[in-house]
Amino acid sequence: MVQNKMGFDKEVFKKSVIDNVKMQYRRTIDEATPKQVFQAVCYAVKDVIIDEWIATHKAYDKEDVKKVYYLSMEFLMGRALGNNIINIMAREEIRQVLEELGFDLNVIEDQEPDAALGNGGLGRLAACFLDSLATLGYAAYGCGIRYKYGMFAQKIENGYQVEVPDNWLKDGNPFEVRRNEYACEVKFGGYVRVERDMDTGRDHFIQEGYQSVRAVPYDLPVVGYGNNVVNTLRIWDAEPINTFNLDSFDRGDYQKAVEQENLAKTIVEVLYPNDNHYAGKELRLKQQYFFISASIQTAVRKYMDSYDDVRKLYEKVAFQMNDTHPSVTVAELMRILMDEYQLTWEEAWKVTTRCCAYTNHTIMAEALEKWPIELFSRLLPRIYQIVEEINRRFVLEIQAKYPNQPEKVASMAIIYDGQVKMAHMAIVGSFSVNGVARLHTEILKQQQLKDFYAMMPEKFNNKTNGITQRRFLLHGNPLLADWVTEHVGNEWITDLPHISRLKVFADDEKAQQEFMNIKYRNKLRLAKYIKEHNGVDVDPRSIFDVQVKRLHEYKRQLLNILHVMYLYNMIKDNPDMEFYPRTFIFGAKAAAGYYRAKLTIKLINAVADVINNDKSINGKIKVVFIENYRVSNAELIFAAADVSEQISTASKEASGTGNMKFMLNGALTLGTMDGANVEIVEEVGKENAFIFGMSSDEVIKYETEGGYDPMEIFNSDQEIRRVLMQLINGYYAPQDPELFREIYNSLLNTYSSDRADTYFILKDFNSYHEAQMEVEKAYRDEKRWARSAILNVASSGKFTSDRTIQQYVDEIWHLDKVTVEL
Ligand code: RUG
Repeated sequence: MVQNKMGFDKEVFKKSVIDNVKMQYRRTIDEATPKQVFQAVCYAVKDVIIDEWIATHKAYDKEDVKKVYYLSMEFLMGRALGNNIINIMAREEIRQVLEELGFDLNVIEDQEPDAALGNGGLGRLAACFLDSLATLGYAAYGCGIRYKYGMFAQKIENGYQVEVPDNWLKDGNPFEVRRNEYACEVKFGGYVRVERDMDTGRDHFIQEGYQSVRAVPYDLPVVGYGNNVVNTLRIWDAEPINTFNLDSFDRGDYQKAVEQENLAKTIVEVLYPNDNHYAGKELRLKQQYFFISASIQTAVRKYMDSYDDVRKLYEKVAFQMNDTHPSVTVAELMRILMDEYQLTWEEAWKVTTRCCAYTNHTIMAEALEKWPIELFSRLLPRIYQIVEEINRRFVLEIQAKYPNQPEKVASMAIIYDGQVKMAHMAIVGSFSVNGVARLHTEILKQQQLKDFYAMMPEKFNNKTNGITQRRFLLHGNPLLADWVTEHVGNEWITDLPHISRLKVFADDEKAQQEFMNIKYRNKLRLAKYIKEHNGVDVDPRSIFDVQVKRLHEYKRQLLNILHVMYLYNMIKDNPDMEFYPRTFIFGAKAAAGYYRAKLTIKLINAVADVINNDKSINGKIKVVFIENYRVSNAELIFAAADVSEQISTASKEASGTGNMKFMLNGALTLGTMDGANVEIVEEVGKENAFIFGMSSDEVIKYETEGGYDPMEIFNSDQEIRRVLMQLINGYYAPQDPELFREIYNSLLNTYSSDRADTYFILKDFNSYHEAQMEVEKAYRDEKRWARSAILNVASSGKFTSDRTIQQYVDEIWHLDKVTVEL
């Protein structure tokens, strides 16, 4: 279905694959392993891309366009090959070439490890944004870290998560290009010496006694869809400044040489596997400053290659900070402008606050980054001086605006209580502060950041997240993608709102049957994957009820599994009751140090063990925990889902983006009025989703005023009590009845957490159960279900990241569109 790429020559491509196998592996194509063919195909594709990559950058220079630097600790790219060949519009040709050579393209794509340089939604959002920026033709760089080990691979052993290092670079990365010419130095520690220039009276700040590393960029191509545009994801590696040598030993610098070598080794070693949670580790701050300093230095230098006045940097450059992780940008840019380009404070501040913009992704208190002054100032002495001065001036502003209100200083100062508050620095140093869904932005304005909003309302804006339909429909679900194109044409690939033309088919019985048939075939595909990877047989005719996302208490996988236990009790008590078979599918990684999350994984697997092996229920319920949930298997999972579980405690999920991927693939949302669910329901209509639970206002009211006691529910609801007792009576852990005590306590006992049932699982339980019963009722009516599913696909237009990016461009970055001719 993908259109032909003009000028793509199959024979040239075939020769290139054969030659690459020969050159790389000294083998003929018929001797090559699939892995070797994978590498050879990547090099052949790179050959096609490279001219477009060069042409794109020439066009940017020629047209003198403004660039955005998307600064992010995380880019969860997934696999590149399949995406690249779709975007150069040569998938069908390459499939044929490989077939002629005796290989299956799907098998070849499966050889590629996921580039998992991210934890979850935040990193995947960055990857979707890059896809959209290139497809829309905007000059953009993604800037990040070339972690040696990405997100760990998850193994399930005896029901427990075991983390396995993700050595994704062990066979090399065929698409990357090392750019030695852009290497630069990043300094840590030491002290700052001030030198006064007697002629000008200006102070010079000189960092001495520091350790430093050499930052070396690797560029990855980001291919736009069918438009010859290839942008760059630049990820930084660290190397010792001078390789360890005897010279320094002779000079007595042995210790320092070893330390510098170790610093370089450790700094990019591994991605911190925490999602929505701040770990406070020194190495993490080093990682942040490392990639920010390298990225900002290079961006300013590149600008100065073409222009002579750094005071106008903001006309050509925007820095978007993806959460607070890169927010040291504000101080680093000030440092470069003042210390390297001799701008005054006022001049530098004007430039900085016109270049920097900040996206907030969470209201979770535990995700807020705060660094102890001791650590921050020791590691980044010059940067700390600058932060102190930014803070001093900002506090004066607060006091001028709110005289005699010290509580305003307490709530907004950047340095307070011995800590440097990164979100505050990001807000003060930026011209734009955005949330990621309408509800989230409102909560920021009215609650979390209300003092900032009152003081600088013009900065605040919303940019509801989006996802790329090119990966999550065109690549992930080819059957449905073809069907959509047959019905409404292929404009949706680059203009998703066109998909709304499907609405007229929602009541068409033939279309309904075709749709359900495609869903069935995708369920067969997933069932096969589950059989191969989990050894569990699932019935593709059952309802596929799916919750895949990071494991976090606020996302409430626990509500889902407790409800499965509840249903199982119901079926055991009433073996003849009507019950539509259901397969509950979970996929989730837990941060390595997050005990309760890991115990929840064990609980899901323990419940799965009991239920899946109970012949007496005739397979009415199956529970599957898909090991190692990641971008590549996510594509299969979304395509096969009937029900999309988006059940976070209202107010806690800033947006969610999995919810959008499910919708695009025709799954119906079972969710709370949280994050972007609100906007999804608005688009598709309440009657085509299953909404339950407390509103965010109700949740916030209980949180601030109290008045919720889960024990009342425990005491009054016999069936909920029974489920909770099964956590501590050995029902799911006969060898160790105490195993799930911690989970039980978290729901009922105040002493084990801040407040018992922090995330209102019991409070929302009955409402969730009712919604689940509605799901069953709706599914029994196949026409009704098909209609709703088609309407979900048809209503997903708003949730393309192309729309999100266009709004960032129009309202924040103000970039010009570029066309690239070859
Ligand atoms: O938890 C949020 C998601 O709700 C959101 O969809 C995603 C992208 O905006 O970002 C997630 N997030 C937030 N991940 N980490 C954080 C806080 O650092």
